[in-house]
Amino acid sequence: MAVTAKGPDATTIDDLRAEVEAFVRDHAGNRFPGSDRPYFEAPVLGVAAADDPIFHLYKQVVGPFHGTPRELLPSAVSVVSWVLPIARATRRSNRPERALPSRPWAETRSFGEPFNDELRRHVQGWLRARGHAAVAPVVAPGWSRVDQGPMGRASTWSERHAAYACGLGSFSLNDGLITIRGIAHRLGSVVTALPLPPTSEGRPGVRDHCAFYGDGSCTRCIDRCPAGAITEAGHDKEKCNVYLETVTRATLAGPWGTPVPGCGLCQTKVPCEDRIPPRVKVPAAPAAPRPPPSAGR
Ligand code: B12
Ligand code: SF4
Ligand code: SF4
Repeated sequence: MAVTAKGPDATTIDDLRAEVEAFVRDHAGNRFPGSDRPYFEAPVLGVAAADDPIFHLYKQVVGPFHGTPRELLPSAVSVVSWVLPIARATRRSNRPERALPSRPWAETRSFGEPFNDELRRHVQGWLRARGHAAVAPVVAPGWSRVDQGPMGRASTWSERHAAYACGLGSFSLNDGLITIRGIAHRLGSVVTALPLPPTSEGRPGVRDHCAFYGDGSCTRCIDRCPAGAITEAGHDKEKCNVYLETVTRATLAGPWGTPVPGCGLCQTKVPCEDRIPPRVKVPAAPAAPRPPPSAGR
């Protein structure tokens, strides 16, 4: 228990959850420009122990540059991760799209992520104010993208891997993390010295929530991808990145004023969009030519 100016601090996971929920619900940054519509719906929180051995495994499955909680904060005890589900109206707007993201999706990627950064800083500051050391890795000095890791594009702190450690979801054919609120979301996390009860017990297997790996019944995201970046061999990050840079950004950034429009077609109009998909045969999409399986990731 940390000791603050007011005496022993007994911050609980319920206090933290209430704070994150209130910030997401009330903060003006979580609103489309000139509107009261939010980018993100109510968050889902999870916790992992900072000394969970999985963080050392990430030196292999992400790369040796991926930080452990204790490398980021020597006094770390817990890792807190949150899922920010993308608003239903935004997801629905992206469903009819075939090549480019809808404008609400592009605005959520461009302006919702800066709000997520504010949430990272807010949680970090809120914990520190209660006497608990805290670091939000993605907004801390030293965080960077890594373009050529052993698994291709990566970073020095992967939000999906933090969320996986907390038991919040499992990876998918297209790399996205499928949570109880589905795959259309954004993630954030904070490493802290505050002891919190882990939610990682019974965490799913690495790809348990994806129906492709369950019984092969779903390949819907393959057909959704306008770049041919998803095949039964997985997600080709380079094809995806080239599409994001040379097609969606090049086409939409100027006209819409959305500097990073993203794409996310593989995260909408798919059975895992807003839930863990049922293991049922998904009706086949109209036959479309598929690119050959890609050897590289
Ligand atoms: C680099 C990056 C990209 C790159 C590469 C993506 C990638 N697959 O890593 C590119 C530019 C292609 C990209 C694209 C997009 N991105 Co991006 N991106 C990132 C970034 C900055 C770093 C990701 C990272 O470090 N990855 C590490 C690598 C190693 O992860 P990986 O290859 O997916 O991991 C595999 C292995 O680890 C493997 N594995 C093998 N063995 C084992 C064993 C164990 C135990 C485990 C756990 C795993 C494992 O399984 C994983 C899945 O196959 C994060 C932000 C962040 N700091 O995390 C956002 C992030 C991943 N992006 C995000 C999003 C939403 C997108 C886009 C939809 C764009 C958009 N908004 O419209 C697309 C979707 C592409 C896709 N289908 O994944 C979200 C993902 C949320 C989600 N739903 O999962 C993130 C987390 C941003 C955020 N704050 O929420 N992105
Ligand atoms: S659309 Fe189907 S195959 Fe693709 S990630 Fe979702 S469940 Fe897996
Ligand atoms: S974000 Fe777009 S280009 Fe990248 S894998 Fe998903 S559907 Fe394909």
